[in-house]
Amino acid sequence: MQRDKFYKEVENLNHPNEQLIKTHCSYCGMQCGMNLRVNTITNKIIGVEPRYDWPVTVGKMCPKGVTAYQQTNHKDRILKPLIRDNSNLKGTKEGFREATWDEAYELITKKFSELQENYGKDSLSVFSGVSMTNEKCYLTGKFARVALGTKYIDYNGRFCMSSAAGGFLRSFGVDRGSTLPWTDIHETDCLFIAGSNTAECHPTSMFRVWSVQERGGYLIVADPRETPLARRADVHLDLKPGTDLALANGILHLLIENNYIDEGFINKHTNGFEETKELVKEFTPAYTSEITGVSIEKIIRAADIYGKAPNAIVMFARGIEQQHKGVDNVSGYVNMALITGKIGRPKAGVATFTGQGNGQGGREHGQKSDLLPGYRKITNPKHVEEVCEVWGITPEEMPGPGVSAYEMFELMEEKVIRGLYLLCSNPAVSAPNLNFVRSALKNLDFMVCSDFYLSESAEFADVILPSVTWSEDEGTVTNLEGRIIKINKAQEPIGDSKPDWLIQVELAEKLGKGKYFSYLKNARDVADEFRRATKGGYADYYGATWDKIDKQDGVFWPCKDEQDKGTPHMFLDKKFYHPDGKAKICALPYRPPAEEPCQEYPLRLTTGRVVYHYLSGNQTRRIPFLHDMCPEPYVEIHPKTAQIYGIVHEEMIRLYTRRGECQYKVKITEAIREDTVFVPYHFGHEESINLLTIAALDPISRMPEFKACASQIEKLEVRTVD
Ligand SMILES: Nc1nc2c(c(=O)[nH]1)N[C@H]1C(S)=C(S)[C@@H](COP(=O)(O)OP(=O)(O)OC[C@H]3O[C@@H](n4cnc5c(=O)[nH]c(N)nc54)[C@H](O)[C@@H]3O)O[C@H]1N2
Ligand SMILES: Nc1nc2c(c(=O)[nH]1)N[C@H]1C(S)=C(S)[C@@H](COP(=O)(O)OP(=O)(O)OC[C@H]3O[C@@H](n4cnc5c(=O)[nH]c(N)nc54)[C@H](O)[C@@H]3O)O[C@H]1N2
Ligand code: SF4
Ligand SMILES: [Mo]
Repeated sequence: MQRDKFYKEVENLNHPNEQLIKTHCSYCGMQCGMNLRVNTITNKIIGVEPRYDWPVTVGKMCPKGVTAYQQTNHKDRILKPLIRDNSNLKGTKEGFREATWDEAYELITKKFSELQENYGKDSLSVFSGVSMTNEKCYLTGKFARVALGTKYIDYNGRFCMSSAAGGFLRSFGVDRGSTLPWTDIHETDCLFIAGSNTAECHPTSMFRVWSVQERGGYLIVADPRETPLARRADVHLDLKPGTDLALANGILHLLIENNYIDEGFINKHTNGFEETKELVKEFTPAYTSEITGVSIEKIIRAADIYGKAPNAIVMFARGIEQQHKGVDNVSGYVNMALITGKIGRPKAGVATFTGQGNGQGGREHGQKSDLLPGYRKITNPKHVEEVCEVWGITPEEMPGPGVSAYEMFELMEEKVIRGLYLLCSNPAVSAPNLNFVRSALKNLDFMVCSDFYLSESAEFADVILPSVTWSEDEGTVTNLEGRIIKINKAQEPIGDSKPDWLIQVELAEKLGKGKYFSYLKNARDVADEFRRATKGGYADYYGATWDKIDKQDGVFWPCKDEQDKGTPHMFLDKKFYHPDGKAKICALPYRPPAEEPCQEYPLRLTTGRVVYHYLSGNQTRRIPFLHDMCPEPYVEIHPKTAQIYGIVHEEMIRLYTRRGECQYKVKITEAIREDTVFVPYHFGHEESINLLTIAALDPISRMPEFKACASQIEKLEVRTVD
């Protein structure tokens, strides 16, 4: 309240023609609180201020956040629908002309209808993303199943959160990315963080991490690279990429051997301990060290610190999840909390660093091939009935489960899928094995892309629909804690751009499905239907009204009704979501990465992020400051490895795998293992590292193994001595 007053006063005193709009960042799952500055004469966004009144990030923002506002009125915005009139130029930025919405809708309706008449309902597909609000993610699932009537819908969370989701579902029976609020983190005694480059990817968490150490607590980090987080760690477990499950099993072995376990908790609230105990017997420190490359001393020290800590939080991110055993890795690390009983109370628990702004909410409400709103299963007849009632269709009309994101590209290549509506994702940069994926996109008979900038994927489209940025619409997002928050509108859409929900409502009308959509006149209408559709599901948002979100600084799901304040801490009653109320301790045999180094490809290639860019880079590469700070990709190589290959800092080299090759500038750094190279993936066309990555999918989550494959490097030319 005081802060609000402060802002009002500042606003009135210093900036008579400015209004501050309370909202959150457009990018990562931290969803830092910010105020967008709007000029009340031009009604345009002109800047940003931090929000000290936001309890999760208290005034903090990273370089992406402070420049995010520059997206809205950027010169590269697509202002009108674009129609391709030269199909020979598919795969390039050229060959488009401006069109009206009516023209674009008519063409889409004609082409989509023709494809479905000739090849059946499922010849169409939807590929979406979770930078959208809950309401848009919800409506996209409904649009695919009701307006298009296709079973083929999936989304970019398959490349992001699906292994965390799979692991949590298996261990706890519920998938909420964090069992506790972020405001607990700095009060714990030990953080065990695996596969997260927190300082670059969730920078505004760092003050809480440091605070643990400043209070005398400990930080343990498992990462093949010495990231800024690892540099400050009490123990840095510098493992070989792809060996996390061995490390987790090795630590479990020691926790059991040294009796750090909580037998009471295990007996009352879990299943599977005995099998797991048996399985991890062989993971002695020596054996674990042999597989992971981490020294025996470090493994012992890490287990001791975690075991002794009164409260501890196990945290992880894509480093462990983007593997073809990502789900096992998640359950493996979750096991640590379960056998020690360090879960289901404040300051102790498990959390994944959810990636995208709405990476949590966007996976719960029906964009995934097998899910319906409220985390309902499309294969469960009761769940289907519940959703049909809200949607006004019969269960017979509900399409069945489709396939995962990468598998949709396989079906495009096979011509099973012939049409695509792509929104809020740029898979021509972000999907693995890009030579194949780009060819699959080219192979489509008809593709629609909705974006606000012309992305590398839009280059393959026949029609591009201009959507709005996050600041030109309103709705809710669920942050990495599981807290539902409100994004507010700061400016009217520029040009002819429209929010995705409106595009879907209008398109549904043209497709003859208006009665299921046309009563949705504004974002709030969509929100009301969305909350009803989640009611009774386990990701129940029904009680999370916009008013309550505003009053309470967000609402943690589940939140069932008006009275319910939401659920910041999960499992306080020690009730897990499996039918018997118990959590599952999983016995997980170690499997190596899908592709192990060999003589021809001796180096491990891993990929990830830098602080200045976001995902495929389609947004951040256009922001001058971010571009200047990191204009191009590079390959990180250890000095000893560079010496063997005769390579020097900043030299251009060839990096290749069984799937492709790229040329990168070398960054020599001791902050990486000698047997590993790292490339950030935020760049397009011939600079995309995903030309090299492997599409080995996790059997449960269908997550590709972005984090480990075998590679080789080569000098471009032999330097001559003059
Ligand atoms: N600056 C920035 N921030 C972002 C994003 C962004 O693009 N840029 N994206 C957001 C999104 S969507 C996501 S998903 C998150 C991702 O957040 P993170 O998962 O933290 O980011 P990554 O860089 O993908 O990988 C994390 C770390 O995993 C390590 N790693 C690689 N292989 C292994 C392995 O086998 N085992 C272990 N233990 N570690 C390994 C890498 O060295 C890296 O330091 O970030 C979010 N925040
Ligand atoms: N090698 C490698 N590959 C990876 C990863 C990795 O670590 N290594 N990480 C993976 C992960 S974790 C992720 S999350 C994916 C993400 O990969 P993508 O899904 O490609 O992510 P973005 O770059 O956010 O793409 C979003 C696109 O939609 C647009 N957009 C943003 N908001 C909206 C909106 O509201 N509506 C519409 N219509 N468009 C919008 C943006 O301009 C952008 O072009 O990449 C994955 N790929
Ligand atoms: S940490 Fe994430 S949410 Fe916060 S400002 Fe940076 S990108 Fe935005
Ligand atoms: Mo992600």
